[in-house]
Amino acid sequence: KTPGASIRTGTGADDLRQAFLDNLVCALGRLPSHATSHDHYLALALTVRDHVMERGVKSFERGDTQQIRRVAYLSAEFLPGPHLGNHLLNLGLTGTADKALDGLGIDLDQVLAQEQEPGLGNGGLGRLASCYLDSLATVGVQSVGYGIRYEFGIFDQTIRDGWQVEVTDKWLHGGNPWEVYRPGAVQEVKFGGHTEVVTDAAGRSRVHWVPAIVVRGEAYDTPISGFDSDTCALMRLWKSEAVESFDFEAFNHGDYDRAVEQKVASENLSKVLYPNDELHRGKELRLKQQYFFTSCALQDMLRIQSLRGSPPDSFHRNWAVQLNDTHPAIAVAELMRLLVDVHALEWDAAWSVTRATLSYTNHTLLPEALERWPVDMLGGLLPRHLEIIYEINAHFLDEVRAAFPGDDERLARLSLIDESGLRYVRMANLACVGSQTVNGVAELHSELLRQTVLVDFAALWPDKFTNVTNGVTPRRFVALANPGLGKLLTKTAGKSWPGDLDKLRKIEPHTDDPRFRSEWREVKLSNKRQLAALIAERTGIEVAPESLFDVQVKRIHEYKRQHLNLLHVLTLYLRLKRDPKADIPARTFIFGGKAAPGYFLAKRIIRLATAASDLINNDRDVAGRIKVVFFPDFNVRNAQSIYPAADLSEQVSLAGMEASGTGNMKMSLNGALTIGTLDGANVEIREAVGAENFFLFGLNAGEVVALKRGGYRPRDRYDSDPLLREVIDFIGSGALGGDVDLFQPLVANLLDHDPYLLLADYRGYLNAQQRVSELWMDPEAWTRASILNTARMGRFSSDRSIRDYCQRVWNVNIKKQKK
Ligand code: 26V
Repeated sequence: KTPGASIRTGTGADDLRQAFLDNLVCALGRLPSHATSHDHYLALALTVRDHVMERGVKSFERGDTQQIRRVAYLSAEFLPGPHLGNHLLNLGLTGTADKALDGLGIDLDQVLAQEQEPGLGNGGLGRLASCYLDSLATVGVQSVGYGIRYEFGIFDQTIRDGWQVEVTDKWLHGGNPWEVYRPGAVQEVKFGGHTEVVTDAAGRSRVHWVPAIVVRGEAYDTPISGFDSDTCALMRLWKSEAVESFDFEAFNHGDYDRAVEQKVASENLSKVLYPNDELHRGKELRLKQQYFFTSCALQDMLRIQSLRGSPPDSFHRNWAVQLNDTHPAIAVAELMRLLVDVHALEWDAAWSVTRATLSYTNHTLLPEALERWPVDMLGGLLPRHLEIIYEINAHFLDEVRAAFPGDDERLARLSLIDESGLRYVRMANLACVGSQTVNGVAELHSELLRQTVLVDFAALWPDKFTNVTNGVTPRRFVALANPGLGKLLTKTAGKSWPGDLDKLRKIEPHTDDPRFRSEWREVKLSNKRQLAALIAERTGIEVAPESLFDVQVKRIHEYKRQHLNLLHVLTLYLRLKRDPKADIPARTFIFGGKAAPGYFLAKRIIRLATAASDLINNDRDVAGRIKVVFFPDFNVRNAQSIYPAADLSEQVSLAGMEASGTGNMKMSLNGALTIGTLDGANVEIREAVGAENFFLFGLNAGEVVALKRGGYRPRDRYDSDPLLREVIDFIGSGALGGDVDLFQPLVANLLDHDPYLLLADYRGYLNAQQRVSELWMDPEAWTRASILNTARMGRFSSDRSIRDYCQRVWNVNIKKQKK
């Protein structure tokens, strides 16, 4: 035990209570008699942080003395969710904390509810980064997650008159007890200006970058604990500040505006997260953000390794750097700049180091989502990097010419510069060229990457490509979110499952035990009751916990096809109106998700969901049969209440569009059955849980391509299918939401374009939903399938993903081997 650490990090309830009270008084300056729930939260967070910090310090010390290769996960987004409950779980302190607070008459749940979650990401990509930090710590790999400390994260969503209204996220307003400011880790980042060739002391020609602006990067560290592990991950986020707070000359001349201009511009860099899933193309501030955090991260890594006494040409032995999508892809040029210009390595040596260090994960096939920056913009902001990119490109294209002589078209496709019109730097190409390994996030996605967007790179370097299927942490998304299920799993499969998810297989033999089944149903029903209460609180809608909870929660996007789900909802509604006695089991349709503020159709889809909700929930003819809920502000905290209550998981994206999906894993793991297409990780989930426990429908990726190539005409489907015609006409009729024009843009889009083939998949989807209803009416058979979903989802733990990365990509050792 660390000397002097006994009170602050003692693990008994009395120690914890004393440390809590000390923090309340000494750190927060609050009298226990006057403290609010929020004060209690801050005091408990500081107490728990001590425990995490102690482990973190020790594990980093170990990493340095043993010169262990660390993983740096570079990501513009992280979505950790509330920390406190998760740390308590990982440290095994939940019961102790409960007892400690109980002794003071304080309710732990009320304390946990005070935390503001850091919404520093949009959705799947950011949440994946956080699951990976959790797993890196859990399996015992030394790691740092580098990103941006946005002052304003993803907006909070409210619903007004059925429309999404965005509210600024003020996650830092109540104070953030988890982060520690690191004055010693400050970095400077340059922008603009020009380059010069200078001769250094050794008589060598070197390029010197003379910037127009310099910005300070300040490091804020948030420790991330692992489950039952003495390793900690670190999330190091960078905040931008002005190098000097004032332009004193301007200040002294009374020009106050100009005096603070620079300061404001510098601070603006890390102000706000772009709510992407929408085009941020050409937004210079976004490129500045990307370079800012990437440069801070790489400089920080060089600093840390020099503290180990390791020279710059050993960078790749100290660090494995993962690029989470192309957002940090400028790292390829920045690492070259640091090695060549700052640390005086020869070009070829630096290039070997760079390529041995970096790896790139692609997260989308959507062509409009592939990042490219206008050459002029990049050159204006990062003049030296543009030179470096040109030089990398020259070497690279020589290599291509040698492999494919005379193939100019291939050369144009592979080039780092798109010259087909206005000139762009292609960030995915830059990432591919500069990386050791390139991977997709599910088997199908990785396959399609090799066949489509990166086909020329795959032909050139087939061995560079691999797959690592995404995973999710069972700690947050089962043990923490679904304690009822957790208890049952522990009772049946032993207590090691959260750290060894394949153990869930052990519940399979109990599938046919009627007692086990009824306990299983009881857990689900209890979760549904809790969600029903939350729905009533947030929306005023009363839903029946016994009804089938049919859930689609994720960002709103046309390719994810929430509107296909709504076509089914409205088809059922019309059927019940026509045939009130129809044998349809009671269902509650639950939607949730944010739309990018500028995404017109996504916002209309939300409006369609709320209009359906208003109409259906208030129509006495269908009372007790179907209900529709749009759950506002889907975020990590709300997700933790929703996933455990899902009976049916809607994963209905058009095949070939969803890279992986991770909500699909979270729901299946919590015992939901999936209705889905052969897209992303759905394919692997279906293989794992068994085709008979999954409701498959729709075109596959190959059929989608063929149909589009053959000239798809959505209006023909409308003309030939009376049910489809009826439901589309209904949406366009003004019966929903009152206004005839309200949904015209959606209807016109479907009839004239239907880019995501809803009308082609409509019938298949209805049929699959019919099979859902039939199985639901046989509770024993449904429960059986539900149990098997959970039992067979072990391979979708993010621990498995991280082990795959360690083996296939990073070449680092895992401390904790599987027992
Ligand atoms: C970006 C954009 C920008 C332009 C408009 C359309 C659009 C659509 C999607 C995106 C997001 C791209 C990156 C991303 O978040 N991908 C998600 O990554 C998850 C983690 O790997 C994965 O589970 C999701 O399937 C994938 O969409």
